[in-house]
Amino acid sequence: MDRKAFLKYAGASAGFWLAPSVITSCTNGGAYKPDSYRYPLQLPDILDSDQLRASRDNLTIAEQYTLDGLQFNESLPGPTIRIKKGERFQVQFHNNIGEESIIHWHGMIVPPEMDGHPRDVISEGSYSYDFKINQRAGTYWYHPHPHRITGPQVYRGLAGFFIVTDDEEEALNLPSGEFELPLVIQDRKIDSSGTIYYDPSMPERMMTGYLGDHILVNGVPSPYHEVQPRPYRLRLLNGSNARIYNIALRNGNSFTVLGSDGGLLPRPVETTELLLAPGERADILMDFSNGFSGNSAELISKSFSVPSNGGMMGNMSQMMGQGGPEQGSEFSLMEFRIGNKTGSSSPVDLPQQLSDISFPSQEDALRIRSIEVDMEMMRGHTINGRLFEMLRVDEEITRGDTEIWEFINNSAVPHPMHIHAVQFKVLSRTGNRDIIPTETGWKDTVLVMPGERVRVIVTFDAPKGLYVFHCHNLEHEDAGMMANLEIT
Ligand SMILES: [Cu+2]
Repeated sequence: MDRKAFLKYAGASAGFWLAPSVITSCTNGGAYKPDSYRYPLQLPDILDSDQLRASRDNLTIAEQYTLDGLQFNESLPGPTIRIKKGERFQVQFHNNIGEESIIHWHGMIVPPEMDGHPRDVISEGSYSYDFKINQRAGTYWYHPHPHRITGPQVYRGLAGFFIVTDDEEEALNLPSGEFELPLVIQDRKIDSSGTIYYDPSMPERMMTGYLGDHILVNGVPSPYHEVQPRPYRLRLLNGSNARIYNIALRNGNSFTVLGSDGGLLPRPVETTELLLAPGERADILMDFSNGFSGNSAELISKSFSVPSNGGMMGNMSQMMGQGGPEQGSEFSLMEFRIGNKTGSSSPVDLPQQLSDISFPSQEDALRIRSIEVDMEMMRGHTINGRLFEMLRVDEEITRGDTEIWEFINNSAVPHPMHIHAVQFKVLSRTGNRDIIPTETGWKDTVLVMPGERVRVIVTFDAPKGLYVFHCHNLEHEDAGMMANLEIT
């Protein structure tokens, strides 16, 4: 029996209860490495209208792959929104994809009716967004948020950058223009006929999420980009459904982390690798001026291990549900081809302090809220034992309160937990992993590995109303790993 047939069989009849002897017959694929970086990187256009039209289009990607795609304004990824703090954002979302959808502005703090709560879906026609940009500069993003079908809609192409600028950040004179590159990293499955397809098996839905075997950066398979020997600002977004990347350079060079989900860090942090889970962003400074041989800098996802939790279930989750390489496998992402010096290379003089931030302190917290995430047999991915219900209020919070939320992962798979309407600060994590560089700044999504307890501190200042929090593994979210929070 080949693996695909085996997985279909497993999903249809046996659920997850399979004899270990059967499971160990699955072998893991090796590290994914493209033959070469053949296609130039594309950069999405800046949105220059007040219309976002979602449509269904048959796409050909890199002249060889086909996709039954969904696009904003016939662009893959969608156009980049670029706006300054204090400005008003107005856009009309038109839904022409033939199924329910609604847009969520990930990381943005907006009124509940502007947030893209799944109850606000439209199946046709349009939805008006109108809100003031009232938060820090940062790399945010937008994507659909309909209940149960967010995974396929994002996978098929509906996602774009939402970049906010402000005076504090502009004063730093970070690389800009052609030296500032927004890069959305996504993995995809491609069949032997070249079709990019979305067809999660039962184990993929119930365990790992949908893990692809090919990498797209800004919609281009394993691209290359020609750069000058100087520092660049890379705005990385993990727009994958389920795959976590461990961002690194092939030659082991270090790079500097400048920002996170909610904008600049207090101080720059140098590192050689950086975990980036679905939904998370990292603003990094990469210097191509020295240390690279052959004028090539290869961006990779370095292999990493997922802590096992719960013995056989942990092992099963790693081995089942894969069509692509397992979570933690090494991947090649893209190549930077370093040209000769053209004109003056401008060094970036980073200050000791990037941003003046005061995080809430633990003494300010009025309570600790436990958010237990688990996978229950025959039920699915739960939050505090429950699956998502559209209007049930799961957590009620008084506006202005500061709380500690403790995410407890009792399951065997990683969960990147995202809270709408806030930015929070990670306080602590149990287990073998410490706080990582991006977690020294504001976050809206935090990776909780199997067995970990992660504490975050958060002040609920957003307008009163109903918002969601959920796992950003989109197969988990679609399976019900989402809950409502109401600010009252
Ligand atoms: Cu999850």
